[in-house]
Amino acid sequence: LAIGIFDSGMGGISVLADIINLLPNEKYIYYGDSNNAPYGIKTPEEVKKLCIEICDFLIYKGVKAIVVACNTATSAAIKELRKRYSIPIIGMEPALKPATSIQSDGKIVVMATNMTLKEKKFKGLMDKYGKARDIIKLPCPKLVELIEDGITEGQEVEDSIRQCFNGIDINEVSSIVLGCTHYIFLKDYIRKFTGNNIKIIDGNEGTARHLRNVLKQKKLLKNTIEKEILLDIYNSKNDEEIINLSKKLLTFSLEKL
Ligand code: DGN
Repeated sequence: LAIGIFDSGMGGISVLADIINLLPNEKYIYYGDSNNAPYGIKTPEEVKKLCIEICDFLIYKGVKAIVVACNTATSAAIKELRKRYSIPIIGMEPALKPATSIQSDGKIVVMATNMTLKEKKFKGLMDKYGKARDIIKLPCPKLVELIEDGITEGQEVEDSIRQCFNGIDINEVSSIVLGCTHYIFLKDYIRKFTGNNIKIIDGNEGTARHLRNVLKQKKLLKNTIEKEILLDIYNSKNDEEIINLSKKLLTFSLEKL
């Protein structure tokens, strides 16, 4: 059986890359819901419904675990999904825990969708880890649009990042949490904007490790060796262009690891 991974569109491909890097012999099914992207502006109920449809599809295709490679979908739907399905469901959350464990007086910027920043899950994280720190919530919908259009470099990326940070004094910031899987493709550009003194933290590697631990514990890890990546990509847009873009973004992410 494969590992199912999904996102509102292309963002989860960055998570897929980290997972393939850690577990190269597994079989994968990726589902991008580009037809319904972005999730960040929908209601949690709408997102929940979409997530259930996707998980039904992945289970029909044959998966032993599902990674919700989207912070927004996790915030809106993970509880419901875990109630509904008996296979392991792995979610994502903005990496506030590691960000606050770094000793500093500086501010922490959490880049994520509006929904992620508003939902209960993030409030819980704030209560647990964020109390003693100055946290700036920063939704950047434009960056999601860029990635969905396959734009990962160039002047437009630089300008959009600068606009996102408009009004924030970057000298007061000590770390940035990338709490949306789309933003991870732009990490190098965000670093170029902030300079090297600011830590940029994302949850991808942690999610991959968590997945491996869960599979290991449930004795679901595959132990045969594969010569190539076993991956099927599906997308609700259902055209060749979007599948090619997914592959291009996967190569882009794998080359950076
Ligand atoms: N990639 C998604 C996330 O991690 O929250 C959200 C993108 C979107 O649909 N706006």
